Amino acid sequence: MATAAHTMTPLPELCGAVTAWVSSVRELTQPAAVHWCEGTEAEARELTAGLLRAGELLPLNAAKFPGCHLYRSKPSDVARVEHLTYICTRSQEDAGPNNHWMDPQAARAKMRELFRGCMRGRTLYVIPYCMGPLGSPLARCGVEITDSPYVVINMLVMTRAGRAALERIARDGSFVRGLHSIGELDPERRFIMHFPEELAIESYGSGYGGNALLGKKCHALRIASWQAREEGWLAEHMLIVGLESPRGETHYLACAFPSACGKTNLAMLIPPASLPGWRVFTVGDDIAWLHPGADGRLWAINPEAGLFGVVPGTNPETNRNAYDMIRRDTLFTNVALTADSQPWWEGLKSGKPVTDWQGRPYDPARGPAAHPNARFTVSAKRNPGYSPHAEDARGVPITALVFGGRRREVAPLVYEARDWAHGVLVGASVASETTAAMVGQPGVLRRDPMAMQPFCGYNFADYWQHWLNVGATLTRAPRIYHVNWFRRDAEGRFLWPGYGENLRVLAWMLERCAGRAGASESAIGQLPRVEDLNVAGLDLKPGALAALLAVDPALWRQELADIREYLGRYGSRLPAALLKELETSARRLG
Ligand code: OXD
Ligand code: MN
Repeated sequence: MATAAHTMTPLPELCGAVTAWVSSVRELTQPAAVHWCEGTEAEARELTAGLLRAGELLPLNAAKFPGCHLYRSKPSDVARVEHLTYICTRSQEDAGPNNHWMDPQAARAKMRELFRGCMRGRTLYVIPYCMGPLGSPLARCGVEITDSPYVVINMLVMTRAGRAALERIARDGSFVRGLHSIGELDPERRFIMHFPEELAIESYGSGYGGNALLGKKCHALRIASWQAREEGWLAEHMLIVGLESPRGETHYLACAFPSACGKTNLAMLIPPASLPGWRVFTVGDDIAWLHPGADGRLWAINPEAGLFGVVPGTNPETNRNAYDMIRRDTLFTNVALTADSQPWWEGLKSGKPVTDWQGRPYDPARGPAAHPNARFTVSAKRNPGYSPHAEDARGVPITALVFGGRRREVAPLVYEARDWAHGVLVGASVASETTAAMVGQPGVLRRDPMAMQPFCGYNFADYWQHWLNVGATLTRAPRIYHVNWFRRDAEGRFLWPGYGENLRVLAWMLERCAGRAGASESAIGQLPRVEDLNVAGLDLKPGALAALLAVDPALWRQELADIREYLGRYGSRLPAALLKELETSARRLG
C-alpha cells in the first residue's frame, strides 16, 4: 500500500482551482495545519481515534454496538437555524419572501471578519465530495473546508468524499465552494450564508448537521435548487423508495415531507405481514435530484451516500431495518446512555437511561433523556433494504410524486392531483406542524411548500414556475399525490396507524398509476373510496377510514382561503396557472 500511495499524485496537485481557493482560505483563517481528505477507511479510523483521544467522541458498548460512537453537541447547537440562514443574491427579489436575504457584498464582508484568524491552533480539513454516484452525469461536486473533525467524519459517510471526488472536480472544472468553521459555537456569532450566483456557501458558528455538513441542505438543496433551475431539473427534499408488488413489478416514488415527519421510516418501510408479497427498497431518505429523461419520464438520484436520521422513536416495531442498521458503525449525536454505555432514546422501548444527552445524570424533571432531534449518521449501505439500483448512474424512473405534511385535521389520508399543474398547487400548499429538527416552537402549523420552505435557494414563485416548466417537458409525467399520516380524532388520537401500514396507501397510488384502482372525484382531487384501499388485517376503529377520507367543505373553504392568502405574498411573480388551479378547486367546493 505504501508504494501505491507513493505513486499517487498528491491531492493538492490534482486541481489548481481547488488548491488556489484552499490557499486563500488558509491565509484568511490561519490554521495550524492543513489536511486534505483522501476518503480512505484508514483515514476515517485515524480521525475517529483522534476525536476519541480528545474526548470529543465517546465510545459506546463495543460488544452491543461495535464501531459506534457518541458525540454531544453544545446544548445551544442542536438543530438547523432558519433565522440565521441567508440567501445572498444580487437582487432581493430573486431570493423571494421565502428566504432571509442579505446583499452578497455585505454578507461576504461580515463573514470575512468572522473567518479572519478563526482556525488558529486548529487543523483546516479539505473535503472534496461528490453528491450522487461518482460516475453519474447527474451528480455534482463540491469542496467543503472545515475546522471540525466531527464534520469530516460525518461528510465521509454522507457523501462520496476524497480523491475520486477531487479527480472528478478536476474533470468537471466546476465545484461548489463551502467554507465552514465552528468558530466559538456562539449563537450570537452564527450565520449560514448561501451565494447561489457564485456556487458558494459560508457557514460559521455551528457544528450541527444541517448547518455544518455543507453537502446536505446547503449544497444538495439550496445551491442545487438554483443550479437545477438553470439546467432544467429539480433538487427536492424527497425520499426515493422502490416498491416491488406481488405482481413482481417495481415502481419508484419520490416523496416530500417536512423535517422529522417520517421520511426515513417511509423510505425503509417494512411491509406488514397482512400484505404478503411486497418488497421495499430504499434509494434515498432525504434528498432527490430529479431529471427529465430522454424517454419523457422523470429520473431520480439520491445525491447522498449516508443517512443522517432522527433517532427518537426508532424501535423494532416502527422501523426494524433502521433499528438493526444503527447497531454497528454508527455515529450517534445527542442520545442518552444506559449504565453499560448503550445509546438510549425515547421510544426505544427497552433499557433505561442513566445519563442524558448533555452528559448529566438523567432526571426526568429536566425533559427527555435524548434530545428530540438526536441523530444517527450511518452509511446507506448498512441499510438491509438498500436498493440494488441506488447507485445507477442514470437514476431510477419515478412513477409518482407524493407530498405530505403533519396535520391533525383538514388534509385527508390521501388524494390524487387532477394533473401536473394541480399537483404543483398541491405541493405549493403543503402545510405542517413544526418539529424539533429546527430551532423554535414545535407543533405550530406553517406553510412548507414542497417541504422546501427551509431549503429552496430562490424565490418560491420562480420555483413553482420552474416546476410547471419541467412538467411541460415530460410526456410520461408522474402522477402527484398528497398524504397525511397524522390525522387525529376529536380526542387527539391518531386515526391511522402509519409506519408499515402506509404501504396500503402507496399500493393504491401504484394501482391508480397502472389504471387498475378506483377513486371518487372530489373538489380537491381524487380520493380512494373505502373499498379502494386494501385494509385486510388492519385493525381500524369503526368509522376511522371514512373520517380519514372525508373532505369537509367548510374546513376546505377556509383552507383554500388560507392558501390564496399565502400565495398572494408572492405578488405578480406567482404563476397564473396556480391561481387558476386554486379557482377550479374553489368552484368545485361551491
Ligand atoms: C434533516 C432536516 O436533517 O430536514 O433532514 O432537518
Ligand atoms: Mn430533511
